[in-house]
Amino acid sequence: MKNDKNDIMFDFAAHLQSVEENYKMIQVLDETGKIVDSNLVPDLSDEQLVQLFKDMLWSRALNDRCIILARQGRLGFFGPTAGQEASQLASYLAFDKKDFLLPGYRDFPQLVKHGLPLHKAFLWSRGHFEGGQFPAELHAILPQVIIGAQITQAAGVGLGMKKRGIKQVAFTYTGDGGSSQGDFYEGINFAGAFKAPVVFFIQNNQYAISTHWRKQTAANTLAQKAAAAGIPGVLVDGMDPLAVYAVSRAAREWALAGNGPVLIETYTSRFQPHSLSGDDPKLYRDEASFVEWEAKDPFIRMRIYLMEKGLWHKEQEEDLIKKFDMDILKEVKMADDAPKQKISQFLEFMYEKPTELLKEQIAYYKNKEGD
Ligand SMILES: Cc1ncc(C[n+]2csc(CCOP(=O)(O)OP(=O)(O)O)c2C)c(N)n1
Repeated sequence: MKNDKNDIMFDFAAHLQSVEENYKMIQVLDETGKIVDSNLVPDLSDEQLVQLFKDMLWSRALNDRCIILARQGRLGFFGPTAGQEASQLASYLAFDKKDFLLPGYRDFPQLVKHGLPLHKAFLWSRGHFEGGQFPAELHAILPQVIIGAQITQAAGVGLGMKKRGIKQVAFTYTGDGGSSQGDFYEGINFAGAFKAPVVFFIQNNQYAISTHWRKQTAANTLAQKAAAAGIPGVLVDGMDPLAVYAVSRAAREWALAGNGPVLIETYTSRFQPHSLSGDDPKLYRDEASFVEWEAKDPFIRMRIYLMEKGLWHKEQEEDLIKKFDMDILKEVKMADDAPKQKISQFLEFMYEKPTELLKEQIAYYKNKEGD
């Protein structure tokens, strides 16, 4: 394009292309279980690799059980996680129990790994007030349902840790849709400006309910949104557990060393509906896209990788999944056994110190409920 004033040529197309070259997708383990970048193979012990695979299997078992429970009307909200196991659990593995997790509504696998008793996750889903009461030692907040709100909160938590000299990081997850929200840009900008130790994840499962991510942005990657905040942005194959872990670990170290935040886009796929509240992905995704993405399932490549190392036998899986399911059902029973909630209890847990008006309301409901 020509600038009439001083006749300088500027090649906008080349500029855009040069931006995109900085955000090439990182992959370590390809779809066939072959290492494609030996420089990036993470330093995980055999034990850790097997544990990661087991955690992913547990997460798939939990997903499958939750779908049944939701269809039976025994859960409230449930956001399926099948397809996102590497994105969720290989990233989680890079963090420490004392790091602070700010999850979205689809991030229960990480939250339970971080220390939330599973029955509390079920109670949260059912809207039971006990599901909103997290153990004091759990370094996490409730999952955000307001899209993108956890991004600004993570910036604040990270800055708070930095100001108090706490040598930990905050880490948070949003979706591709979340990265279109104002909160997202405000949060990464603030964290960048104050060099807050935060790792921001965008799990790009390609759809915000029915809207494809390419309809939401002209950017060729979501990772490149980091550039405007002056922070590193990395695009990683979200179906590749080794790549997700390697990048997440490096990001945590970067943040912990005082360099500020990192934005990681894990490019992944949700194999099932957005939620169990009526979404039908067949209305906006063609059959070929399911076939294409199911072939990239993180289990396939990880299983081959472990089997070739002599660390795994396919026969182990069935029994393990059965055991996971039995454990999950015990937690369902604990949620079923929770006392029926009362309105007065909701009010009591609203604020740490109730206002005068709230005290009156609590007394009114306690009287009505016969306490
Ligand atoms: C501020 C706000 N706007 C709209 C909604 C309704 N809503 C719920 S889920 C969703 C899509 C989110 O998609 P994405 O961020 O890609 O996450 P995913 O569900 O795919 O994990 C929307 C728009 C909401 N919860 N919050």
